[in-house]
Amino acid sequence: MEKIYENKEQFIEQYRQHVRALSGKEFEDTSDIDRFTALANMVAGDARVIAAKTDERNRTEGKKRVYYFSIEFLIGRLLDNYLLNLGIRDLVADAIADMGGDLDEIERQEPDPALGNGGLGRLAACFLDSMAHEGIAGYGNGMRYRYGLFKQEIVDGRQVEVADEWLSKGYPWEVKRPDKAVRIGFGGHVVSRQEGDRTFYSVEGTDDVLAVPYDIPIVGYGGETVNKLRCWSAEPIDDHFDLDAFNAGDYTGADRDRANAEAISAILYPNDAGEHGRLLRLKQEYLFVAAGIRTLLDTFEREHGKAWNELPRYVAIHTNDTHPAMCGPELMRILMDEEGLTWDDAWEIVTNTVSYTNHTILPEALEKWPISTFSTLLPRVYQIIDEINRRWRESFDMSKPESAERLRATAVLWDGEVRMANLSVICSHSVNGVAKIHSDILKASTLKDFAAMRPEMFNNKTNGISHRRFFAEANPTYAKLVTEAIGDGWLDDARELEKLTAFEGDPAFLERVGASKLANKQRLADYVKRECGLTIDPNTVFDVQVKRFHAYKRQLLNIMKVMDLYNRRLADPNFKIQPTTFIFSGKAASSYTFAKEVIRLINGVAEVINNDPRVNDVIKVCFIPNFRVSNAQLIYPAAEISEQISTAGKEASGTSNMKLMMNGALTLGTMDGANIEIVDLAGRENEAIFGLTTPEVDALRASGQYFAWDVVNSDRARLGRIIDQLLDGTFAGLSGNFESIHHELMFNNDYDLVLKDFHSYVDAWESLTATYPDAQDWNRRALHNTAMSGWFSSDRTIREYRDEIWHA
Ligand code: B1N
Repeated sequence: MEKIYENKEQFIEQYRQHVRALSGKEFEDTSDIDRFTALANMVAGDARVIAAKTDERNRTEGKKRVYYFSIEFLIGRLLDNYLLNLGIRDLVADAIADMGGDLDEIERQEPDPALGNGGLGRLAACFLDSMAHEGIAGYGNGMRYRYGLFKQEIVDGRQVEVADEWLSKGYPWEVKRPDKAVRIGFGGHVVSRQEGDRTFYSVEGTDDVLAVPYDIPIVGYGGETVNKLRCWSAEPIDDHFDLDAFNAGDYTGADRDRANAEAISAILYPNDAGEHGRLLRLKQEYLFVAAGIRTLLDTFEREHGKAWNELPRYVAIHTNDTHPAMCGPELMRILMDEEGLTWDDAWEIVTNTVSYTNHTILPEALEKWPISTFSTLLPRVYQIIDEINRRWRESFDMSKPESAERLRATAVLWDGEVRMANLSVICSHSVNGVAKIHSDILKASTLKDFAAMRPEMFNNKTNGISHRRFFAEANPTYAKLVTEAIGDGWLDDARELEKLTAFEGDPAFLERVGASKLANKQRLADYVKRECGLTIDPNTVFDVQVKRFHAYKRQLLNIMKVMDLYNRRLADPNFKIQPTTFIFSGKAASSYTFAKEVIRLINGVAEVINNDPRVNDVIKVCFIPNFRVSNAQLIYPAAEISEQISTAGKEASGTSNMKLMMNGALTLGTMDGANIEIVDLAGRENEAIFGLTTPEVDALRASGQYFAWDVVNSDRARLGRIIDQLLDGTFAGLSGNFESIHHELMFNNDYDLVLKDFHSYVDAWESLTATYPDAQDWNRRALHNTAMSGWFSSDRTIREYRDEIWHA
């Protein structure tokens, strides 16, 4: 790796200059926020120098460019990550200590941009890191929301949402590029004009806004490649500021155009795998798609002229879920309306360029828009979709018996709606799921008709995680131990972690693995003390479930287990419980009442148990507010049990399961999503698997023979008691009983099979924790999980995308 700074002294001199230039003060007189801004500015400058070299290299080598379109990029803090990737983290930490500062404190000043909801957005960010590491010319294309995902506060046990003003102190990583702005038209009407035998279409009378890009450098590990993430913001076209209105005292009226335009990029919709349907969301989807497509075509044209048929050779457009589904139609529009290509030529180019990843089979998350809304907002794009749909229908041989059903299942326009998943599939040459079982379910059910017609386009790309961020950076004590044992090649190639298996029989090494875990637990305990005022004991088992709140993820099952342990201990003080701290963290969509009630239940149970001296020496419950990338990096390294307990068949992949495995937690989980691949890699004996499998869930549902009441009645003593406690005031102290949860279980017949899996789950937890006192064997299993987790590096995932989908 080329050194950016010869030595500490050189770094210090330059850093001092940056601090002076930005704050007008000497380093010693500045606050940590000034120090952060100066350091980030300086590193961003270094990154842009490498970015220019990367660009030059890509151009001369004629590299294929990959554009990753995603409506979310949950990038987290960048400073520490970039210091690590540039190979100067230790040098900078040392130098700043010499100057009398503290790098950790400086790093804590960085805003944690919440431009994503959960797994999908974080995956996109891990992919950027890995594309840069693999030397791919890969670009993120997304949205710059003024307000990221809401901040979560807990008041009387309830989630309260507060605006996330992540930009209020400035964001030194981004550079605004007004010269690259793109005009985006909404509404209007389609007009046609004849030229010879060809009809050309355009739209008149549109309401236009300006999409303005902000670029963030993406620094790859090794410092060879710096790519970029381009996020689009909406602004009014010219200054339509109305001076007369202003002078007449109508201040809001004077600025109406600005407010209307800026509304498009004001907020991130807080639904993770949930329903959508708002007009503003559709505007967001078109804005970042249209601006991104225009930009990539301009770049192509600069390098290759108007040789559009070469586009698939030099450009790959990847659509992360259906939110960028308009990539296909928008590219068609430009190639035909502006470049004069025929439908057939344009279609050939589009379908060889675009590819699509599906992230969920939950029916409520499959995006659909009313045709009336769509065609009014985007008349020409809609017209193209209508034609795509017409040609698709025409391709069916209706004399075949299966055709009618296939057409119904695969049509883009149906029942007055635009079905975005079907549009995505039809416009693509590749469709992938995000874990083996998920890809199989797509082929066998969700997209089975497409799979029957075009099996070759379906493939699997099991998700991955940035092992540099979520292991090297998040867990420095363990990472140091690993590097001492096997060298630091694993940073570059995570499969080298497998060399750690050689240490599974080394008691001294295992002891150090345990000591590192204890230090991480202490670090988290300090954070919890600071943030929640709660004391938790690092000598108890840290049992962790951190992810979005959703019924299918079954945080409810977890807290019911805690209620059960509590009840049994009160009934029998000799009932043995391995002392455990149950840690929960995660947000619920603001409109998702049931998920918010589960958060309230967890806090209600915590309030009772944590204050009951009869049990709080063996059980504590801790809800950490405002889960986000930055505190996730404190939580994963402290975990010993990884709760991955979704109803089988529902979690497409999960990625916290991988992060926790890598940090040495044992998985307590169902055979769902990537848990199955974790078990394949690390061995079932090193995890704790319970519950119904996907075929068993399907069979039970199909039988119509599941009755929640019967399950509860067969165990009045334990399950019956828990169900009663939802209503009888036991946990109502903070803010009341839990009628809607009771109703869901008993009167909605427990859709997510919480009651069905309850006993097998609690038994699995008890057996697993019973093995905890044998610290050496526990540490061995933890180390084994880390050793086998390298396959889950997103570097591996990205190489598969590169070789099998993008051919870059
Ligand atoms: O994507 C992750 C997976 O690991 C998770 O299993 C999956 O639940 C998650 C609409 C989504 N699926 N769908 C979404 C997010 C936001 C939105 O507006 C859908 N997120 C997932 C990464 O593959």
